[in-house]
Amino acid sequence: MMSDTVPALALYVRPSCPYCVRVTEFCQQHQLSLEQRNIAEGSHLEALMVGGGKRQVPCLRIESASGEVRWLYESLDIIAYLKAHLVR
Ligand SMILES: N[C@@H](CCC(=O)N[C@@H](CS)C(=O)NCC(=O)O)C(=O)O
Repeated sequence: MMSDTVPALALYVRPSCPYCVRVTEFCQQHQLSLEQRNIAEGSHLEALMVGGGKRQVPCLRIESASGEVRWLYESLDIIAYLKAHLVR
């Protein structure tokens, strides 16, 4: 059940990146719908560089209900986060 206390998540990706595919396949397997932001489009790359500090994808942007933002790199760390927080 989603609520205001659940962090807002967005996954920064490049569709051709195998590490991004690893995360998106995990989401599909567990019926998680995560907003994806392709860094080849719009200002997503700039947001990633400014916010996260590097251009590497995948990167999960986690915005808490209080507005605090965390940028989580590394596909396996992202999957571990999703497992811990979203997979039931
Ligand atoms: N160990 C990382 C590897 C991620 C990675 O190498 N991503 C590549 C794309 S496939 C990338 O963003 N390279 C550009 C960079 O690191 O600046 C993971 O598992 O997420």
